[in-house]
Amino acid sequence: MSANTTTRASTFVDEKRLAGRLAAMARIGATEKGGVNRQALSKEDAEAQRQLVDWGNSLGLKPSVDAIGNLFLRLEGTDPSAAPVLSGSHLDSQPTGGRFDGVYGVLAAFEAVEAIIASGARPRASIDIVAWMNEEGSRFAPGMMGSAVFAGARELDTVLAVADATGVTVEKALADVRESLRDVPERWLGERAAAYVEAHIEQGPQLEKEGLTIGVVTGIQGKRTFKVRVDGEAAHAGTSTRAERKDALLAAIAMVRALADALHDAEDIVKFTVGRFDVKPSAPSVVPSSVDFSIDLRHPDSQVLQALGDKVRPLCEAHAGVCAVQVTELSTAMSLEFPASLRGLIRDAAARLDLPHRDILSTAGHDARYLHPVCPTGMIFVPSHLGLTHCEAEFTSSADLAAGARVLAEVLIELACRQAVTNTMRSLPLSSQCSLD
Ligand code: HGY
Ligand code: MN
Ligand code: MN
Repeated sequence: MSANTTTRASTFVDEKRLAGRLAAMARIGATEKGGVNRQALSKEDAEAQRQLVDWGNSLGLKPSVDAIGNLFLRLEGTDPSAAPVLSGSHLDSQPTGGRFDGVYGVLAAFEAVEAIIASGARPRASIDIVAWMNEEGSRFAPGMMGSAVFAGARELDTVLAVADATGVTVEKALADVRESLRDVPERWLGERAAAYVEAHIEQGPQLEKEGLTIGVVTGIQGKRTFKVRVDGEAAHAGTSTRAERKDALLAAIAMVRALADALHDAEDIVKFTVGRFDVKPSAPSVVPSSVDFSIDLRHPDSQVLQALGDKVRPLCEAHAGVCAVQVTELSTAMSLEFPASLRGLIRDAAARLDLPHRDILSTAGHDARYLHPVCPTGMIFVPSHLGLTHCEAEFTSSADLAAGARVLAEVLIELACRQAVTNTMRSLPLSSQCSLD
């Protein structure tokens, strides 16, 4: 086939097929209001991984799992010595999550690979579809465990030892999931990657507001997460006097109020969230003996994030009163900017496909954060209806989902056909590197 007859892989992306797979995945862990509850390493997560492997087997993709539970499906390239190009996201969800957060990126990568196969192109480098373990961090905190361990940013053993609220460790839950994937071989942890591209819903209202289809993600805002433990003393609600009490709840509330006041900004850019607030023993006639609460703090300016995050511990300690308080920082991730090379590839692909697009900062976190230091990394956004997400009303049209997969197919085939992928690579003509059947 000569260069000008190269049929672009993106023309083989099938909107109905992608929508069908997303619907099938949405049935796994489906909630009554149309969302999903598919928390990390749950039986629903295992079922979703099984489904992905089965789809991969029917396409001849080679599955593998690494020691932290990241799942890979490989389209072999013609040059086995070349580092693979990775694309994917996560299958796990929030407890009342939406049908698109994460799983769209995994299935868009699957659809893009299926389209690349159908186009007859045979990429030089292998393409690995990946489902990262525990991106959301709702059952096991912090999130992004799989991508962080893959990238060497977190220690495998430390993460394996993390337990959920019932005391089940990642290690134990992972072993149970592995049981349902016994036919899937293990692979090296942190194998090389030539580049990583993640498609994801925007989880904000901007693209829809401006009538755009594609977001060329410029970077990810910084995020610091903490867990706070307040210890008081259980006492009788009727007999203990205020003077005697060590009321963990009142102390925790004072801390949260002080943090909210100190972190308040008139521009509404600071994102301060206490999403988890566990009171014990949580009995109406017992003065609370302890409170565990979470803090999720984000800002696009790393210096501001550093300064604001450094206030957390002193403020909690200053409002502990007669109670004890322990503040633990779980994750510290400064703002990052994706390389111009990947942003250029994504922007050019959207333009080639005549898709209205713009640069956009991600205010949500993604696994791409951990791939960014490892290899040239980029992200493609598609619109979220009204910006709704981390809720069951999350929605993106199948046309927009397919458009994102088309851009992804174009970018993946470009990356997989190059001699080398760098942060500052030049664009090479597609057919100069790819062999076509
Ligand atoms: O929290 C986040 O930003 C991601 O959606 N887990
Ligand atoms: Mn996500
Ligand atoms: Mn999410």
